[in-house]
Amino acid sequence: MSVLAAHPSPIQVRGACPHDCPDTCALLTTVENGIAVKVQGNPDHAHTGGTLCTKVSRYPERTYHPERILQPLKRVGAKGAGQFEPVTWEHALQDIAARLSAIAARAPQAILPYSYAGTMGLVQGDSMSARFFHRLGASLLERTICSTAGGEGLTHTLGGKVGMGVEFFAQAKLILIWGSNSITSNLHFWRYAQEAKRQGAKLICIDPRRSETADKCHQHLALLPGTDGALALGLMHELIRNDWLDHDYLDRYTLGWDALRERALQWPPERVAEICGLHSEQVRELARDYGACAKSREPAAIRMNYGMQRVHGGGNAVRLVASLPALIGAWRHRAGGVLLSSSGRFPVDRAALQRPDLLVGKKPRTLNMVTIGDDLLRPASPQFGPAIEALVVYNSNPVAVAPESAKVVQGFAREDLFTVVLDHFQTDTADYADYLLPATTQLEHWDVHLSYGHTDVLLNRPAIAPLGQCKPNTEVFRELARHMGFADDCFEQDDLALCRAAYGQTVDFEQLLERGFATLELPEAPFAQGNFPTPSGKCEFFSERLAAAGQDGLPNHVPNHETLGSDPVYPLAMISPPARNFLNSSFVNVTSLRDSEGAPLLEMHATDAVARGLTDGQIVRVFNQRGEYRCKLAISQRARPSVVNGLGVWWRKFGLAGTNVNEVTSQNLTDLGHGPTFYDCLVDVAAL
Ligand SMILES: Nc1nc2c(c(=O)[nH]1)N[C@H]1C(S)=C(S)[C@@H](COP(=O)(O)OP(=O)(O)OC[C@H]3O[C@@H](n4cnc5c(=O)[nH]c(N)nc54)[C@H](O)[C@@H]3O)O[C@H]1N2
Ligand SMILES: Nc1nc2c(c(=O)[nH]1)N[C@H]1C(S)=C(S)[C@@H](COP(=O)(O)OP(=O)(O)OC[C@H]3O[C@@H](n4cnc5c(=O)[nH]c(N)nc54)[C@H](O)[C@@H]3O)O[C@H]1N2
Ligand SMILES: [Mo]
Repeated sequence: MSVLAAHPSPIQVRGACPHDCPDTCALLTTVENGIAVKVQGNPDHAHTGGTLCTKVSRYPERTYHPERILQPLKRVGAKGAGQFEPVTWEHALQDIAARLSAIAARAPQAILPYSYAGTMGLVQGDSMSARFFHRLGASLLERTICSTAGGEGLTHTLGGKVGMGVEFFAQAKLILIWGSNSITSNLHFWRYAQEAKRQGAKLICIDPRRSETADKCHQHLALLPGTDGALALGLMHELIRNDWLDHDYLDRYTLGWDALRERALQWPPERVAEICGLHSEQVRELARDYGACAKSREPAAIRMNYGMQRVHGGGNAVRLVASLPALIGAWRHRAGGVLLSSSGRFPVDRAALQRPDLLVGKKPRTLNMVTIGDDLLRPASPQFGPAIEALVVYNSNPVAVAPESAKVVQGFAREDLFTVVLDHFQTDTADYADYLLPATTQLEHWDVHLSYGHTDVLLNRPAIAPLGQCKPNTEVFRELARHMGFADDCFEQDDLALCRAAYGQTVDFEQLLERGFATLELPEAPFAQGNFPTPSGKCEFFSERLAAAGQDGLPNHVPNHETLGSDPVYPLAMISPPARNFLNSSFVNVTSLRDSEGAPLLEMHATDAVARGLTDGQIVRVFNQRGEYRCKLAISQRARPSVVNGLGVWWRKFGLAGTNVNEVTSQNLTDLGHGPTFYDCLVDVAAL
């Protein structure tokens, strides 16, 4: 690996941004004397277009941060106090292996790996780690914290996480940006939307919050959180009443139209407006715009994002919105249709990476990462199985990001819980570790990537040598396997071999090594003639699979668990979308970015503030039956009446009074996919 040698003159190394974001940018890292001095977007990669977001252009600041964990640490203070002493890798690995072996001898399922998308890399994400936990017979983790409601919704409608090619949004005549703050969380899509706008397209944003993106669209529909399903049904109602439909497309390429038609006819704009907190004329106007594309055969495109599915009915809402293009035949055009995620297009060989065959003969339970708070507090029982005795956390910061923090914290604070955390920093979760192990960043390891916002495979080469004693996640699990006496060959495979295995023969790896990215060959208008990857090959308004599972086969509006107006004690609906300069809880500790955000903010409409005697800039408490957190009030047009926006996700220790927004969110799950309902949450707000 000659790139790692200290070159006297600057070199540029091709890589990929590892963060959980639809854009998956191609990076160019400038290295001088073995130091990464600059990270920029690779201009050769069309979707990146040479530009990065503010956060990732600060990647060197994050990598060389004075608080990077550079050696293994062992707890010395009380649980959660965050006091550690340095130990050698050998000491840490031996002790961890001994502790895990002792538990595994009695009850392997008492061990739980907990990980998410701190890195989206297929290798450092979950390859060696999955092999390790499969071999051990540990509990399986249902990775639900973000997108499973929408993912299931797409799967039961379009057949998978598939949709329009993102580049074709530039040619659309109408773009609905639905539950997405693209400027914040999908910047490179926004470039295509801007191009369309310059060519005369109309942009409409559907979001309870007047986001930065809503500011730049022609129209903004500030519906109440969790009412998107009703809005989609109202839109269908108007398309049907006015016959703005593509009957030929409906006849040939859809399943269940008669039943959906009948259901949609029960949703006149007045009923919809009442539920959504909109005017009926707004519903009609949206339908006129969408219907106009049916008549003129001009392309109408929808960019959904996961913001709209973090509510009880998120899965059904995604099913309804994903159904819309088929009504008007939008799929006939490459610039028409819908995109929520493109990740289903990638032919990843997960079995080769994760080796589920190592599970043969074992039947471990599956625990949902959303309910980690409750699960850590559950005693052994016949239904639950053994209590959780050990947690191994990597690529995630659950103490900050999981809902109902009071319970999560109480669980992590258990004296009898053995916790290992692999991370770059001493996060809120790391504070509770018995061992904190130093992980490499994307500049220091190999990886290979898919994307959920475009369809290019990316490769990441290490640009610099690991800092201090940091190790890639893969290497930690390789060495743990060795210390546990796991003799299987699969624990010997190195990272470059894992990168090769991820796509097998489906991607030309030599070309990937050379160029850094490779574009999948896909049809430009994938569903122009049906060909949906569903069981019927059609767009499934009606899903046999859901019906067989005892669910409504047809999508419907499913109200929130915590519907506005249902509880006089908590009269405000709270959503907690991302703050622009953070990525979930990553980057909160990068000083320049935290300074840009200032303090944890709660945006509130003036009428709600006046009613409570609150003033702009004052510190408030946001509370409900689950807990309370502190933040700074911003009286703002970004909030609609009755809905407050608590921007996330701060590290608790950088927040006010050691709290963050997840003190008040619930562990309730979505209708499909067992996902979280972060944006389905009633609260009230008061002065301190
Ligand atoms: N800068 C930045 N970029 C990010 C992230 C980040 O934290 N920061 N997060 C990354 C991650 S993990 C993901 S999953 C992706 C997508 O990230 P998401 O978290 O889905 O973020 P957005 O696409 O911004 O969508 C959130 C938008 O949905 C709106 N919203 C909330 N509730 C509703 C609702 O009920 N209906 C509708 N229509 N809208 C609603 C919010 O007000 C917000 O503007 O982005 C990634 N990119
Ligand atoms: N209230 C509220 N809560 C939310 C959300 C919200 O909108 N509102 N968003 C939710 C969503 S969409 C998501 S996806 C989750 C995200 O939750 P997480 O997946 O936990 O994401 P992060 O908070 O970014 O934490 C990722 C951690 O992984 C570490 N990491 C990065 N790369 C590596 C590596 O190579 N090795 C190791 N060992 N560690 C690494 C980072 O340093 C960081 O501490 O949060 C959810 N929580
Ligand atoms: Mo996410």
